[in-house]
Amino acid sequence: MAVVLLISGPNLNLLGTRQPEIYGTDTLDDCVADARTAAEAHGHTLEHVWSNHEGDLVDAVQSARGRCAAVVINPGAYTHSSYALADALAAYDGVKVELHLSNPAAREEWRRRSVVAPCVTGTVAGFGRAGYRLAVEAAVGALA
Ligand code: CA2
Repeated sequence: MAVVLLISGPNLNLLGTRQPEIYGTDTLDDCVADARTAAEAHGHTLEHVWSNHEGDLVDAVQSARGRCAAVVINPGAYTHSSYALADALAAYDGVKVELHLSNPAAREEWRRRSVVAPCVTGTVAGFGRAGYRLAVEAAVGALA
């Protein structure tokens, strides 16, 4: 049995309250529940960390080292700016899935670049709430 660490970045606690045309009407708790169900269906456990703060997200990635088999991370807007998070992910040896509710590549120019993308195993984007299940299944499938 492995531990999958799901990390949620800034403003994702507001899911379901605004911009439903982009992010849907489901809450972060709904998304986390789907991710947990998917992990448990494969006999694994899921931990979740949410923070608005970049350093907390770096701490969360570091906490996975030697402890979690996979990290699934929606870094929120830090996707586009955080070299600290990119470095933390590069230093983590397990499976890493970058996850987005929307498809940032189809949005504003500044969202089209992910600075963490070169440091992850793969990316799931654009599938809304279903992405949480898909990302966990991708992570579990990639475990050795
Ligand atoms: O599509 C995604 O999952 C994003 O990571 C979401 C981030 C955004 O900055 C990224 O470019 C793409 C934003 C999360 C904030 O979500 C809100 C939801 C409802 C109301 C306000 C913000």
